[in-house]
Amino acid sequence: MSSLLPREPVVVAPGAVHVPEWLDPERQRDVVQACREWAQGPVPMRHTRMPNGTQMSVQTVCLGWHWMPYRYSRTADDVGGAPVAPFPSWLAGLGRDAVETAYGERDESYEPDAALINFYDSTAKMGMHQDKEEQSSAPVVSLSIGDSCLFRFGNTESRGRPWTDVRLESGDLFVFGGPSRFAYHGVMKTFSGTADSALGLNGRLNITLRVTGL
Ligand code: MD3
Ligand code: FE
Repeated sequence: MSSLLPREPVVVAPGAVHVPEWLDPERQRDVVQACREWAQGPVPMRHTRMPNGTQMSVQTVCLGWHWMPYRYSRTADDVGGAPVAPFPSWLAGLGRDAVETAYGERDESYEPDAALINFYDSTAKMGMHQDKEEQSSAPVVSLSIGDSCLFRFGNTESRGRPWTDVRLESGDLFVFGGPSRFAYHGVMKTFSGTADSALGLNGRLNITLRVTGL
């Protein structure tokens, strides 16, 4: 299907670039395996508890820095307090490759130091939000693996319109930099059962790489 009708890179907004099928199936399997290991600890993957007592439907584990509402810490203070697993250098290299693909220019100084690994089961979603705990305006790199989803990319002013809806599929890369770095965004739904069965993944994984500036 995708070979008959290749999906090309799309600049969704200034600084926001969607690169379909960036990770080949073998790399996707390797990343899924890494995520399975990261999910085991030292900090377990879990539903983040929000200040109002509700839990996010997405399950998350972090590398480098632990994100909690609304700050980063080197220890998982809301999940038992263990030190966060280190950010692997190969993942930073993948981030530099991603930014180079999206913007067409290599930046050896791009050094992501936090990764959030989000797992979506068939019912999980993520409401419209901004990522602004980072003290840096460096780009965020997002990798999608497994089930497809409906991703909503909004504006920097409010949760409301205008927005652009994009279907993200397994292997897709999205880079958010420049004027798009602090835009509202969310995941409206996932399309259950759309993952390649060879991945052995019953849901969707999203890996975001960030520069915390901390
Ligand atoms: C645009 N994750 O972890 S990835 C998140 O698919 C998050 O799990 C979603 O939003 C997911 O915070 C969306 C796309 C994404 C991630 C970070 C961004 C878009 C972004 C930061 C700034 C602007
Ligand atoms: Fe986000």
